[in-house]
Amino acid sequence: MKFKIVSDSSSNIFAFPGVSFASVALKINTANAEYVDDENLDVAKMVHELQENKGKSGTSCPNVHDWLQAFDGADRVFAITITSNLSGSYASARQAKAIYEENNPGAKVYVVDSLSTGPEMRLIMERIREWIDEKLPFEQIKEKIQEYQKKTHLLFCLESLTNLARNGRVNPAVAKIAGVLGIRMVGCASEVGTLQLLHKCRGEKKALETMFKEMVTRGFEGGRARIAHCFNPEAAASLKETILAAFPKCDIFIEPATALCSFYAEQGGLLVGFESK
Ligand code: X90
Repeated sequence: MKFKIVSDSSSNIFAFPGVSFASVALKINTANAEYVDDENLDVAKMVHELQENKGKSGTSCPNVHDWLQAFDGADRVFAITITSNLSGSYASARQAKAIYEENNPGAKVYVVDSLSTGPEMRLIMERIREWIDEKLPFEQIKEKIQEYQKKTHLLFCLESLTNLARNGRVNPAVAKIAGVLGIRMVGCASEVGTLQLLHKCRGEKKALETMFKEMVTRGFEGGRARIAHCFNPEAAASLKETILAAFPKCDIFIEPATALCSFYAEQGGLLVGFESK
């Protein structure tokens, strides 16, 4: 059996050693440029150009063909997408599943709606990789994913909600408050995979404390945590330290956000995916 994990690029992952893996790119579009969220893109340059360029910008999800190409060659596929509530990526992947299974008799594709993005997708993918490694059957891994998703969460801290509001992913009135200098918006991926704002915090220090408190409120007891940031390694490191001070054995690491998460989280943005008991 050839197992494969495929994720859309909102997971911030282009290489996933130890298992057959492919990433399908989301895209960022402006009047002058198209940025493909893959390993060849200079994210710093993109973020810089977007800041200079105040014109219209948007994103697009992978199409059915992109997903089909990524499934190629495998007979057991786990495809994981950004929340179906904010993107068409899940719908494309589902269509690709139907076509792939029809064209490849015996092949099976399970499409996971992460109801989230970024580091929470990574947590799920890491577990899938472990279960494949343990040689668990496909159906059992499916069940385990569903159970595991009840115990994973995503919190974020954003300095600006401009791109989210402009593209209809949050209320423009709320985005205005976030635009006030020094204000950080702390929120979470809701149960149904939408953006839920929880706190307006004055200053980054306060925001990071609030994030950690929210982790604990959500049942974090030192399980795995994965942090992604958009050009804010200091805040990521500070959150990591806070977590380790309370839970010294926590399995935690930091990674830079790639294009899609960087576009929406914007300069300074922070995402943390974590497990609860
Ligand atoms: O299909 C597309 O064009 C992609 C649209 C994606 C829209 C939202 C991306 C959010 C990225 C921002 C903070 C985390 C929010 C979590 C919500 C579930 C990151």
